[in-house]
Amino acid sequence: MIEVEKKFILGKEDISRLVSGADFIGEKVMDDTYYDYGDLRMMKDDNYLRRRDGRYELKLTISETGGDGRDLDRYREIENSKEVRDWLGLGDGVMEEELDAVGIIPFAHYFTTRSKYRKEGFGIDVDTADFGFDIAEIELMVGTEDEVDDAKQRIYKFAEQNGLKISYIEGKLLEYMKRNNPGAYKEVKKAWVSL
Ligand code: V4E
Repeated sequence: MIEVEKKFILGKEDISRLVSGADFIGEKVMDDTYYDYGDLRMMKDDNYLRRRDGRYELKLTISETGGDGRDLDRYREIENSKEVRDWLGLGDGVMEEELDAVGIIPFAHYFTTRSKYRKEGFGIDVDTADFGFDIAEIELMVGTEDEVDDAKQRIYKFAEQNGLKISYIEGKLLEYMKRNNPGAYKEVKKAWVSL
């Protein structure tokens, strides 16, 4: 199955409208720390290393086109510890020490409360980040690549019917950086132009 998901910025009224009539599935708090080299070279290549609730995960670009052709909602996710270490070229020592030895350091940390719902066949995640930012992800599962475009259109239609605006969304990490480290944020955005 392929997960097709789109992000939407939320105001407080948007949340109540979106989840009205939805089935509540559950809620969890996620503790995310993002890591990179001091020059943010992984993020500049659209690759991400994070520790979520104590486990290290990679989110890697699957883009072949680069630049504006990138599909911002589709990444390869690696959660297997050995594969994470192999991709980073690390040994099998204590992870924090291995990272530190190659110059990979934490650069962003925040908690997110994620509430999961189902409505009319769509999966809805409502994320509330502790730095004051709400975002929704609407998801559909499809069986083949051929169904992806249609699923995106269905997500947009569902979002519109639920009063959400379709706009350019940067997500939690970029918003966090914009607020806490605007210089690094600008540098990353500049690097993406030439991807
Ligand atoms: C993929 C990505 C970033 C890493 C954070 O990913 P995100 O999906 O925002 O986190 P989250 O917590 O929702 O992860 P999940 O639980 O779904 O795994 S930071 C930026 N990107 C990609 C990206 C991009 N390349 N360009 C723009 C404009 N926005 C986002």
